[in-house]
Formats: sequence, structure tokens, C-alpha cells
Amino acid sequence: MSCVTLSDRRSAELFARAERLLPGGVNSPVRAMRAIGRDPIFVTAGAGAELTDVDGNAYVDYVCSWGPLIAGHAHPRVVEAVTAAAARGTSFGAPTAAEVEIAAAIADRVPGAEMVRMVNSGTEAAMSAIRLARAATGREKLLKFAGGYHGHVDGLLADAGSGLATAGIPASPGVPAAQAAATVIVPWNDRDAVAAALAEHEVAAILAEPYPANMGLVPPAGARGATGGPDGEPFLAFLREQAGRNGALLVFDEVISGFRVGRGGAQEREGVTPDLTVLGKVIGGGLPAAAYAGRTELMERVAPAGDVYQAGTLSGNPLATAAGLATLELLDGDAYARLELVARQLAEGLRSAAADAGVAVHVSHAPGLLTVFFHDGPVASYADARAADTDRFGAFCRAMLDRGVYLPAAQFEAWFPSLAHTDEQLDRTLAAAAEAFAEVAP
Ligand code: KE4
Repeated sequence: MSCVTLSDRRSAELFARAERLLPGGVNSPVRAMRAIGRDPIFVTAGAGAELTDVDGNAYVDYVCSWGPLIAGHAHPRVVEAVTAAAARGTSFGAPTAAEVEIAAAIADRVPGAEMVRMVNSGTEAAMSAIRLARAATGREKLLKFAGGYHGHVDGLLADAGSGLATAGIPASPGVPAAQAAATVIVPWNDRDAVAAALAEHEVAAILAEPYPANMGLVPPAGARGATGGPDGEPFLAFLREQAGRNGALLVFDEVISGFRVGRGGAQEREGVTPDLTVLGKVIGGGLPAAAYAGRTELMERVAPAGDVYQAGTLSGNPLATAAGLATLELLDGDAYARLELVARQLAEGLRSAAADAGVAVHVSHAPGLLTVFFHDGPVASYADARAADTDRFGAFCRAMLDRGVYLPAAQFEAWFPSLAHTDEQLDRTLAAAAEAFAEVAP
């Protein structure tokens, strides 16, 4: 596969203007491509699994809007649903039938979802679920995992303090120390650290991505539905037991894994049902929509049924619910079989291409999700992931861009293959990877 000499003149012009108008020239940090040592590419269109940039370059896309576009860009059924909804009005500030339908669709799929509240972003969903957990337990502290990302909620932008089970410290300026201190952070897949933290702190909730994908994809120990994680006793079942034993709620953040790794998300795949579930991305089909859900007796604490306040002007927006419903309707048994096959083929092909080039990688995958760590392995925690060779990762991403393959521009993210990725595009990806691995080999 030859290197394409990509013009990026128009992207460069736009970026120069954008940097004067937007922090870092972008509206979300990871899009700036700083983690792979280059300026961002400005996109003008997407179709299926392909992106086109403002200079006319085309790419096979493995970002897919960081997860929402599980059916690919501009799927005709989604475009048609959004267009029809828009023609009837874009927002009413009043309940609509579509909100009942999408709540029913979520409750029908997600084992832990009897009742649902729609919001506009994963951050808002996580923030609201935490408020509900604190109200339901009368406790304030929270236990989360290093490397777990749940949006930019103040209390969750916390780093682990010194020692294992100590209060968090602000991970960003502007985060109140008191809010960070209410969050206890422990290493993922570390049973002893969880038990020690729960012995020392009365927490409202244990909050986890069941298939963490914000440290790269690092499956829980003993996972039966994902590969690349450690063996051993099932860590999710351990969290379920520990939460129950300590009077805490178990909250699964399935913003990424929900409706992607299976019809009912990771909780269905692993047979572990949380008390609350945070959802997003796929349920908006590329438009702003997210949700939190749980048992009815918990969710009925939320206003106006209950006393836990949460609100939103555009929550359950007609266009977003139309896109979400159209997307969910595309996710049948064949779709999940395809997502499993695509992820497995990419993982196996990438492992083989890296080995042929003499590049050490550790590849983890689940249906519709995979990460290539530039690391000898194993990768069982964020500390392991952070030992990856991020410089070589960045060079690999740049080499793949030169060959028309657009990868998530950060080692601590995951690839999001979709139903739209064709066998030809997968072959093209693996051919490009063989050359890119050779280019970055030590
Ligand atoms: P949003 O507020 O970005 O809709 O969702 C926050 C969120 C919550 N929970 C999980 C597990 C998430 O992965 C996210 C957001 N994911 C990132 C990518 N890893 C979004 C990309 C970005 O920040 O631009």
C-alpha cells in the first residue's frame, strides 16, 4: 500500500483560525491530536466507515465520533429519522412519544434498567447517577478506579492520593479539593485495594466502566466476554458482592460498552447487574443524548417523582431520540455477531502484523471495541497501560493516517469499528498496519 501524500493545507488554515477562537482549536481535547504529535484534521463529511477531510483526503474511520456511530456515518435510516423529526419541530420542552419509546427500548435491553432518565451527555448522566446514589444511601463518598473516565464531573476529576485507599486530589485546576477528597481511587482489577478502601470509607457507590476503555480497553479479571484482561476470579462479580456487603450501590458506566459489546451491554455479557447504569453515545446515534437508569424504587427518587433534583432543557430531544431509536433498531443479533467478528479479525490481524515487524504490542478486544497497546503486556490496570510506548504509538497513528486510516489519537482510548466497516476496509487497514508497524519498528 503506498503512502498517500496528503495535502492538509485547508485543515492547517482552519486550525490557525480555530486556535484564536477555541481553546486548543477544538471543542474537546482529544480531537486536537496532541497525544500523537500533530495538528488536527478538519473533517467535512462521513459516509459509512469513511471520513473525508476538508482537503479531500479520505480515511477509514475507527473513531466513529468516539462510539456513537455504531452503524457508521450518515446511515440512511438514521438520516431519514432525524430529517422527519426535524420537519415536525426540533424541541418542545414537553414530553413526546419518542421519549417513552427510547426508555422502553433501553429497559428492554439493559438488565439493570427498569426506569430511565434521559439527559444530554455522559457527563450529565454520571453526575446525576452519583447524586441519586448519594441520596439513596445518605453517604457522600465514592469509590472509582484509576484510569476510569466518567466525564468531566468535578468530583470525578480526581487522582489517587498517596497510598492505596486515600481520598482523591484534584486532577484539574478548578476542582474543589473537598469534592476530590470525597472520591477514593483504587487500581483497576485490584481486589485487595477495593476491600481496603471499603473497610476505611463508607461509600455511596462503586463506580466503574465494566469494560474500561478510557485507559485503553482493559477488561476486568476473569471477563468472559472480552479478551486481553487478566485471568482469575471475575472482578465484576467481586464488585457486585463488595457493594452489597458494604451498603453501597454498584454503578456501571456503560457509555462506551452499552449497546456496543452486546444488546444489554457488558452487564449482560458478564451476568453482573448493577444498581444504576450510565449510558450515552449509541443511544443518541450521533446526536446529544445520554441516560441513567436503574431499579424503579431507586429511579423514583428523581424529581418530580421524588426529591432528587435533576433537569434539562433538551433532555429527550426529539432529534436525538429519533437518531437513537433508529440506531438501536439496527442492532439485532446479526449486528452483534458482525461487531464481534470485526473486532476479533482486527485484533488477530494487528497482533500478527506487529509480530512480523518485531513491534511489541498487547491487543485487547470485545465486540466493536479494541485497543493496541505498544506494550509487552500484560495490561491489567492504568499503571500498566501508562507504561506503554506512547511515542511509538503516536508514530504508528501518524503512519496510519498517511495511509488513509484514521485511528483514535490517544493510547488510552479504544478503536470503535462499526457495522459499516467492510471486509475490504478491514483488509486495507491491516495492510496499512503491516507497513506502519514496519515503519515504527525499533
Ligand atoms: P460525554 O460527556 O463526553 O458525552 O461522556 C463522558 C463519558 C462518560 N463515560 C465514559 C465511559 C466515557 O468514555 C465518556 C466520554 N468518552 C470520551 C472518549 N473516551 C469522549 C471523547 C471526548 O471526550 O471528546
